[in-house]
Amino acid sequence: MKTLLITGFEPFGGETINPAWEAVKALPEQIGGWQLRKLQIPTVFGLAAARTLACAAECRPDAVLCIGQAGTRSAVTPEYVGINLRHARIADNLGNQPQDEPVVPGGPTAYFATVPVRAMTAAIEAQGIPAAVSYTAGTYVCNDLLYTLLHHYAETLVRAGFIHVPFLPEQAPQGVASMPLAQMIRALEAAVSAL
Ligand code: PCA
Repeated sequence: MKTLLITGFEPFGGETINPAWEAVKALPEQIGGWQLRKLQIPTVFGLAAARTLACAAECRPDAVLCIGQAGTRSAVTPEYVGINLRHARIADNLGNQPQDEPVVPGGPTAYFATVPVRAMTAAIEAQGIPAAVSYTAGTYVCNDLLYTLLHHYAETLVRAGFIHVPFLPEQAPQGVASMPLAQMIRALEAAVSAL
């Protein structure tokens, strides 16, 4: 059995739930050849990655897959790239609002995710669930986490990736896309199976 560390964020931006954690929490303990280690992490620059890496130091995962909410999207979107930029439109859960700062001073401009992004996307679509490869994880805490993990695990065999999920129906304002929780859970199961 291989170990997958899978994270979901705490609610942020005035929301009371985060679909990412709701979906991660509901996943089975095992998917295919993967044993899951689930972790809820704070929506805070730096701290999200620190908590994830502290957990990884203890559970020694073969892969780390992080899940976050992207409220404006209508599909499940595996992220292709993390960039070395922090720029926040809203404060994080500790009041940090960095403007045009690097994630890692002096670090490379970007890293590509080391999970099979296209295969994961295809596996989700094969379930009849809307999915698309995303080429930007934004410049907020999700990108901060993805970049930090890819930087940390560069030159190692540990794979790291990120998937953004839409709002849940109960969160979405009128006219904004959403996805039922059951569908998100099936999407994540398909993505993990494709790892
Ligand atoms: N989504 C945010 C941070 C936490 C989350 O779930 C983002 O896309 O950066």
